[in-house]
Amino acid sequence: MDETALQRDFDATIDADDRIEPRDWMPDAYRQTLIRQIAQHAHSEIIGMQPEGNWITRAPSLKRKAILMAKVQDEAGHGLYLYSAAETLGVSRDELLDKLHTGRQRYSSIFNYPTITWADMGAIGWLVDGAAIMNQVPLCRCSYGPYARAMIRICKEESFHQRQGFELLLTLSNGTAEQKAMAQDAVNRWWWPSLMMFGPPDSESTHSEQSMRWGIKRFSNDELRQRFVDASVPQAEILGLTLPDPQLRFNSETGHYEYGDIDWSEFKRILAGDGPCNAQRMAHRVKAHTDGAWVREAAAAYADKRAAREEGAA
Ligand code: BYC
Repeated sequence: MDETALQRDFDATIDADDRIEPRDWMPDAYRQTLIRQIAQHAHSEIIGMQPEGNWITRAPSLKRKAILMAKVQDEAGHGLYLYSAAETLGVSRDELLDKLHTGRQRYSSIFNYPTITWADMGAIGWLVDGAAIMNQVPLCRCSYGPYARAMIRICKEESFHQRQGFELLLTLSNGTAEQKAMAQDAVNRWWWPSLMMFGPPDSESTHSEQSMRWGIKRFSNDELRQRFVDASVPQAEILGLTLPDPQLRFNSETGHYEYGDIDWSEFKRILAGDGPCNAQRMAHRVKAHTDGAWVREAAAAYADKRAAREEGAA
């Protein structure tokens, strides 16, 4: 088939809301957009292990430690599913990691903030994972099959993450005055960065329009941000905590909560590499990769040996 016919088939698949699979022809821009988004998502999962890993040795009880370890391990797993989904588009994991390590691909802005108290584990679970679920549930219907399928399991695990964060904050909020203050301080610090996770406002989102036409994104950045605010306000009330936005109010005409201005200059600074923890996160990631080189080499040598043995036996 010539390119026009291939493009027609691709467009028909998208219009019918069917899935594109790795064997199918796809426009190069569609492939590159998916590689960019899936890689950024995968990188976010593995960098996202760092702020929480910081608290594993200091969790206040055996139960909390076991829960946190399970959560951080889940995130490594999400990274693996996502790198595998990206590999179906013709890029290797090595290539993607190299782009992350040399600053040619991004990870989510949210992981450039420090986790300074135990309550941050609760705020990350409740707000950061809550924002992630809001953004990622629609990705289960993404037009690219391997990404959509990876997202189903990821979202199930993210729900557990979100609930554990909520429960952690609820426990602190019902604890001593100091514990409640610690929970409130964490929510104050994580609220605005969580709103930024959804990306720039629609008017400044370079990729949204095309990604929505291709069925990669199902809702715009602002739509998802609004849903998140609407879901979070009643949850904050149950927690007995406030959200740090004096302009937050329910608009009975629209049925939505209105919220104050987001400091987009902070978001831009973080994307430019100048957030509180950008340098630390990257240095740690590169060191972990370098320190792990012997494991990759050993695994490759073992695989070669096994292949040679099997060939000999055949
Ligand atoms: N941080 O045109 P736009 C998790 C960039 S993992 C950094 O709207 P798009 C978790 C964007 O890349 C959370 N950069 O872009 C893990 C673009 O720059 P480039 C990660 C951002 O792609 C462990 C430019 O801004 N989730 O939750 O249509 C523990 C213009 O933006 C951000 C995902 O990755 C940001 N927040 O929409 C706990 C989900 N926002 O690439 C939790 C999948 C925007 O042109 N990704 N940029 O240089 C998506 O849904 C979309 O990529 C986004 C952005 C909504 C994030």
